[in-house]
Amino acid sequence: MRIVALAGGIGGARFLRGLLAAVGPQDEITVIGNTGDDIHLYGLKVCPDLDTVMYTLGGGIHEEQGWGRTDETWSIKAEMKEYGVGPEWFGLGDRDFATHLVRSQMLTAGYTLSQVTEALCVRWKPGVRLLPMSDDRVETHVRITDEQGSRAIHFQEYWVRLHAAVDAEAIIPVGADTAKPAPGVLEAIAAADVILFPPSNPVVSIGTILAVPGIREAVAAAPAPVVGLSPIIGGAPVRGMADKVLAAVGVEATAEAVALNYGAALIDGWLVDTADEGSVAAVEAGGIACRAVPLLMTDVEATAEMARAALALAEQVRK
Ligand code: FO1
Repeated sequence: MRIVALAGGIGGARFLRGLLAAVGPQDEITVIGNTGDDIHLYGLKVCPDLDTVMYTLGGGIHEEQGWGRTDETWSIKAEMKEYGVGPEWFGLGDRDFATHLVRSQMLTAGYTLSQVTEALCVRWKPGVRLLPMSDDRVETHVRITDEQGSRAIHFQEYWVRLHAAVDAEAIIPVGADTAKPAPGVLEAIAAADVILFPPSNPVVSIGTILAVPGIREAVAAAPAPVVGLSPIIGGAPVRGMADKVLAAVGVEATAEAVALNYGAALIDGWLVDTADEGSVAAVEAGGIACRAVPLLMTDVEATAEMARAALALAEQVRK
């Protein structure tokens, strides 16, 4: 079976680990990763979501944190601080720096982000084909109003420095309108047997991938069933601050509202947590098949069970 998954960072990566445990060696998984969270620091290109998927599936992730490398050290950050060079609020560890150095060196030499990602995966062997959504630069910005007035800031500044504590007035995927899907993205979607939306952030992760012209259209037109898993349980994000960015696009932070916002034109099936069983009927009234199953990714086996439920629902809604 050919499975395509659109993925953001921590939630997407953890779901993919469960998916890998649920499928067999004959199944091929292509992951289309969000690159809207990418940030340029110290002349280096940092791709948090691609790296989180790569490290998580490759066994190099800092498990408790969910991002960055295991057994990390922080000498470079400390040295930068001595020079008075920030940003102090963004934690790039020494081992992680090596990834950004290799990536940036290859990009400077003329390789595309897809080629660089493939090269990095030679080391990490994530067990999936990891594609960036685009080789073109896309950077999510968030419009806020604070004591400095109304301005747009980089998504990482909003997420990491401000902890999404200020209202997001708008989410702007800068560059998305002219970006092209990376090589292989549209082909993988068209050839998929199943398309999955992991419980990633529907606005700044899945939403940004879908904002690349051609990707939303390809998913909607794909012959494969499209099944998503709710990142919202009981009216709150399982992790992260998805509610803040949902508010910016006028969508309530409920499992039901997120499903209906994707809409029946895009997704065929939706899994909600058993805590949200009451929303099944409303999602189905919107033309989306819906089931309530446990959606807490407490360990790999519990996550594999979620993946099995998503694949089972895909079979039920297969056109
Ligand atoms: N998240 C944090 O909360 N604090 C950090 O300092 C931080 C640094 C960081 C460095 C590299 C990387 O790949 C990810 C990093 N993250 C950090 C995670 C990241 O900000 C977000 O969780 C994602 O972009 C959202 O998917």
